[in-house]
Amino acid sequence: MTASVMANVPPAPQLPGVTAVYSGKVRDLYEYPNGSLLFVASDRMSAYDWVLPTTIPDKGRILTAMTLWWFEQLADLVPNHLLSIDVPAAVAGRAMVTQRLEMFPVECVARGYLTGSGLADYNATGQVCGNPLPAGLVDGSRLPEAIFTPATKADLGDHDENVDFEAVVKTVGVEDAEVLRALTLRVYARAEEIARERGIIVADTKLELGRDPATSEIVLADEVLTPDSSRFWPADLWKPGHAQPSFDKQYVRDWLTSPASGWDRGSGDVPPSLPDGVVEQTRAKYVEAYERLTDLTFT
Ligand code: Q0Q
Repeated sequence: MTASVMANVPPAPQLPGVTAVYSGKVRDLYEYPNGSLLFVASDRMSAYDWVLPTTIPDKGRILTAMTLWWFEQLADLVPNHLLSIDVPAAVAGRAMVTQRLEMFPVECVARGYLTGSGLADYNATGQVCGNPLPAGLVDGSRLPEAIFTPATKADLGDHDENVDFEAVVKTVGVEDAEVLRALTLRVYARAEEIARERGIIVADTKLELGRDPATSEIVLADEVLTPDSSRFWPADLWKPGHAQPSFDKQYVRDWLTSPASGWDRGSGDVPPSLPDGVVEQTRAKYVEAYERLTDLTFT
């Protein structure tokens, strides 16, 4: 059963030469007349299953630059859907022209650490998505080895549902299921090592994979290994046994759950606007994550 969550997603803004086809919480998808797609990362931020009324300046540009950097780091492991970064001026720096793929109806999740729904499943069954785990693990524990923990693609506003490998086999067939698992774990292993060397723990990540209809190749899509598709933790604060601080979302979470916000998370009310200081600190964390990972300066 999927728990319904709040989703107050604004419609995708109109852009010249493309038609809006899908609006996610923080990203929008458009199509060109020739069938290629325009993948746009907004400056929207979500927290506690809400799209916040306050945007974070440059978030879309920072996370797009991060995805493009990861595509390069992963190019020897898996092809990606990028065609061009020649995009409409209104979304300059925060959009990609991409191939249209036949997307697999599977959220390809890899976990190197135990938290969130994985921890809940572990506490209930000792397993996560059919992966048996050792006893005694706690919130934030590093797993003996990374595991493939696929999920169904929930509708906007609902949570994905963790499923086991057999369910993926039933959905896409055993051959593709094996490739999705292998690719997801290989990409995660590479990324987790690169990030950890730079002081960021990528605790888990969700990849979107699709098939290129022209070549039948399996291709990496969507955004990749960003703080929106992955859990980023500051490595120097990692301490298993409680919820880990989020590298990018902690300032927002702390303010929203403080008396200063006046917000009651359980009320069903939309969260209040963020103070300028929280916005600035959050933007700085996205910049810091990008610059630590890439050794480049965000401009
Ligand atoms: C595709 N999405 C995700 C999404 C809301 C993206 C469809 N290259 C592709 C992609 C991509 N990326 C997709 N379909 C075909 N080819 C990705 C869930 C949702 C905004 C952006 N949906």
